[in-house]
Amino acid sequence: MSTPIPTPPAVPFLGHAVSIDRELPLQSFCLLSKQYGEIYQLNLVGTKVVYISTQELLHEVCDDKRFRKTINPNLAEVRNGVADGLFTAHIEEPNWHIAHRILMPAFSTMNVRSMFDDMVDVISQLVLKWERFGPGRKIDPAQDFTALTLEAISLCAMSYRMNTFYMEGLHPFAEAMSDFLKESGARALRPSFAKPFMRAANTRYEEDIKRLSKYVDDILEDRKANPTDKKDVLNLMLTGVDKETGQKLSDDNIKHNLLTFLIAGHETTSGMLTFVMYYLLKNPEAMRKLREEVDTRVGDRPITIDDVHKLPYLIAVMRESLRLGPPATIRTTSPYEDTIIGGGKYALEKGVRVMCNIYMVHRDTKVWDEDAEEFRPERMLDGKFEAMPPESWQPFGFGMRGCIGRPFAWQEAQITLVYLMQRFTFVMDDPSYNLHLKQTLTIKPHEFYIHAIPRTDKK
Ligand code: MNH
Repeated sequence: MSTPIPTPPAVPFLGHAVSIDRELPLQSFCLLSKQYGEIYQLNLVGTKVVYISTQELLHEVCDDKRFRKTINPNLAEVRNGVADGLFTAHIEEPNWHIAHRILMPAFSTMNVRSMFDDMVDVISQLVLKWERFGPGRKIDPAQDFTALTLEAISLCAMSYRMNTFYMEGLHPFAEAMSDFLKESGARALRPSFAKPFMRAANTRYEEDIKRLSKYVDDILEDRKANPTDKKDVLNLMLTGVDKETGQKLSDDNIKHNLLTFLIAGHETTSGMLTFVMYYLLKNPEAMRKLREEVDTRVGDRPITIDDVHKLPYLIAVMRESLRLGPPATIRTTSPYEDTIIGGGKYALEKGVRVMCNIYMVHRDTKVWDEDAEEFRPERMLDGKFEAMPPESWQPFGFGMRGCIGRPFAWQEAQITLVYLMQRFTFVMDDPSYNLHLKQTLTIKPHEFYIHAIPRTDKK
């Protein structure tokens, strides 16, 4: 006998969508799981949606044979801009399979190593900027890390310099992208009868999409007019042939994937770096240990690709920051057939939307102990991380729809953090700042400012 899945009282006709926080939906979902427990169910714009928030339940729905990623309404709106790009493609779409097979080798750990120099090029631009600012300047790390990650994915994947660091404020492309993602989220929560009345928002949305597409159109046209033999991701997309079907990627699909990499490749990684900065500044002992590791193992010399594998504390800091601040907080999956989870307790109908609240799973006290809310990189060291129950830590998604950019993001963050540790000490602009979140498609610290003080204790 299965138990009914708990559900909060709903507003008649409108269901639960109206009670979800518009600015920070995650907060509503977390409050509900604190109130209702490991699983609850909402009615969102006429659709039943199940939310799960523990490692045990997550582990069950991470079975590629019983469950698959579904394109939730938010991602369905993002498709207005990137269609069948890897991130938003339905698993039934042949283009996902072709692009997946062609692109996996391009983002492999091996191939990402060859992007080392381009990454260092971009990171040096950030370092130079912060050195020139000096200690007095209030820095918005989320914004500068966004410049960094956008510039890195664009240079490494398509050998294209956006020159983000030579502009005031955000790059217009980044701005259009952020507005597009935010509005996609808002549209997903809007009942369909309200949509036609949003004229101004709709017009702006369409303009943002046009601007984004124009950008990748230009990059592709430019490459076709000026071919190179550099083996970057763009060339791989233009020349790659799928072994299984003998097909190449269409121009449209290439554009959608370029845009996908620019979107998926920058918000998440900049969020991650910002969380690392926040947690290090809140935990001076962890900051001290990390600095010591970098000073003893790398010192003043330029970092090499081999250094990044010799910094266990750095990896622990990155893992722990992604645990408490997973930029992609919620993942959607769905059972192929009627099924039961929770040791025979909860019945799920075929096709029902199951939202995995990764932010909550990462705070599951059953696996992460009573101090789960605390930042403690030590819990990720000495084989402890590897010994955790499966799916205790899942910032990069799961299975065949897991993140293709993981080795890229990992290497980029490692090099960035080593560079920053070598050259600066950091303080918070407001020492009493406590984390609050900003949410678009991803989350990151909101209104968090720092100062970067060039180190004088070395050389
Ligand atoms: Mn990434 C999928 C998180 C960096 C490109 N990424 C995912 C998913 C998560 C995720 C979670 C699975 C989403 C889902 O199931 O709906 N990604 C991250 C995080 C970082 C990150 C936390 C950095 C930190 N991602 C990157 C980078 C790229 C990238 C860098 C650029 C290449 N991610 C993707 C793509 C997918 C994806 C593409 C979709 C893969 C697929 O479904 O085939």
